[in-house]
Amino acid sequence: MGSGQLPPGQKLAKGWPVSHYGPVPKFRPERWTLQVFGATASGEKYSWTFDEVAALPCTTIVTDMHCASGPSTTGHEFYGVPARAVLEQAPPAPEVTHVMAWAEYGYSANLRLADFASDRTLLAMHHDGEPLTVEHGFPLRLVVPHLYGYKGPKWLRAIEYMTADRRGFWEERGYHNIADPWKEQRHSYQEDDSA
Ligand SMILES: Nc1nc2c(c(=O)[nH]1)N[C@H]1C(S)=C(S)[C@@H](COP(=O)(O)O)O[C@H]1N2
Ligand SMILES: [Mo]
Repeated sequence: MGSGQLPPGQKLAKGWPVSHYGPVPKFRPERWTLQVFGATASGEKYSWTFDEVAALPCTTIVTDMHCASGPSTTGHEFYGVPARAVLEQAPPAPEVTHVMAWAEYGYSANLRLADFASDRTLLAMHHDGEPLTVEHGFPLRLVVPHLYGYKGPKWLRAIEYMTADRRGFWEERGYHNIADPWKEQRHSYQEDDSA
């Protein structure tokens, strides 16, 4: 990052192609909530409207994005709520080690708590000064700059606090559980005891 280098095995894509599995969901603001559930410190489940999410303290990050199938795109400016703010507003129980980020239609990605808590992990609402386009995750998507793209669900709807690891959508389908692009952690068969 900032070095202008891409992780090993990545190729620069033209523009910002859209890449995801399944249909693009329609945003229904009156029904939409972001939930935080699972092992919260209070035992309560949190549920926020989009306006409540947008009212949390926001920040801007600039990051490259790397799809595990090869293409990378660079210089994305995302604006939104730091994952840290979610952890402050809805504190996890001390036993929490992992989170599952849930999107529309059951897409999910598991993260180590430390990856979610990274100071650059963002619940993004805007890209390059405009609201996200629906294809890129409007109204809310997770961006985890230091991991491959599949760790960043578009159309994010919930964060589940977990006291043990559980594999998400692509992680169950042969993708690497950790997904560090600088270590080329693309496939689950590369996992060893460090993962
Ligand atoms: N809900 C959802 N989010 C998703 C995906 C998906 O299939 N469904 N694909 C992921 C993958 S593999 C990548 S590389 C990025 C691509 O994001 P982009 O199309 O905005 O570049 O979205 C991620 N988020
Ligand atoms: Mo991807």
